[in-house]
Amino acid sequence: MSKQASQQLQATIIAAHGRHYLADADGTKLQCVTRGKKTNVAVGDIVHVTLTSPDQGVIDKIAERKTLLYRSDQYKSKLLAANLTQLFIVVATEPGFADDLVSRSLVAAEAAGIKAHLILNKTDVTESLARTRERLQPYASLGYPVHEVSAKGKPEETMAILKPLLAGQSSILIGQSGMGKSSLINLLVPDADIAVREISAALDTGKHTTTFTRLYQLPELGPDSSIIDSPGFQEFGLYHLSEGMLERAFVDFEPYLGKCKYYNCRHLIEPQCAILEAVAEGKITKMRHTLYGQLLHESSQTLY
Ligand SMILES: Nc1nc2c(ncn2[C@@H]2O[C@H](COP(=O)(O)OP(=O)(O)OP(=O)(O)O)[C@@H](O)[C@H]2O)c(=O)[nH]1
Ligand SMILES: [Mg+2]
Ligand SMILES: [Zn+2]
Repeated sequence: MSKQASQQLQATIIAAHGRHYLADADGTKLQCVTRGKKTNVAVGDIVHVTLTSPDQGVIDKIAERKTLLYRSDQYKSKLLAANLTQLFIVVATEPGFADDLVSRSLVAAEAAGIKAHLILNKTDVTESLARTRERLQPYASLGYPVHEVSAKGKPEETMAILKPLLAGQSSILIGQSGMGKSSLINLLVPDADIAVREISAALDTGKHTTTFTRLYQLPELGPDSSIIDSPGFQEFGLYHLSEGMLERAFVDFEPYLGKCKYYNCRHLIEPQCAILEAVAEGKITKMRHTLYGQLLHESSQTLY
């Protein structure tokens, strides 16, 4: 190989912090930046990097993405991860979780074409277990699998449940702060703590908590197995979803789509709307329809 050619590498983005990225090229960690002010790179992206030193480079090209998960507010969107095949929303018995965030995460997953699961962690906290199970029932009824684990109380059982689900998949753990995402990652990736400290040093965040999104390969689960840890969020804006994308992202709407009187029905106040009829009959819950209305409103508010 010529010297020129050896300076071009294909790598996977494994961490992102502002405009600074960490990429993995066959085990070699590269600190990377983008050209100009671009911040359109996501963890999980396959990129072409031009080396500027043995462990530094510039991202020249992002390979075509299979999927892209993102959030957005009125002003801009924020890429969460690329090339995911599935997403796990982590909730816990304690602290309590917000239904709004779970529901929005599910809509984001559907819109991105990513399979969604829920993980109920901290089942060792028995006082709030029954109530939390009850609160998750509506999601299970929609067809989303709910997996009960306890990273602290039953680490072995937790691994036995999660490992088969993760084999051969590109997964991400998302959820509110304190639900136990990093605790679950630490079970699956024994040296995750060390890796986080390395990255904190490399990206200069100076912190040891989850402040950036980080991808870990899971080679023992087979090739193409990886899992992403992400910082807890308190908001999940979906301003980027169009009306058409929204109605299709609600799995419970599916049997009724195309059955409204008006082909351009927005399912809000229109007469002979199949969705509104399903809500009235209790086939679609009010909570879901209310969220749909909110998201529709958000999608009309974007300024970009
Ligand atoms: N009782 C109990 N506590 C747990 C369990 N799993 C995690 N915790 C605790 O919950 C707290 C939060 O865990 P983390 O893994 O840091 O949560 P996280 O979701 O990564 O939080 P962020 O990084 O802030 O988003 C820690 O004090 C953990 O020790 C569990 O199964 N049972
Ligand atoms: Mg964390
Ligand atoms: Zn309708």
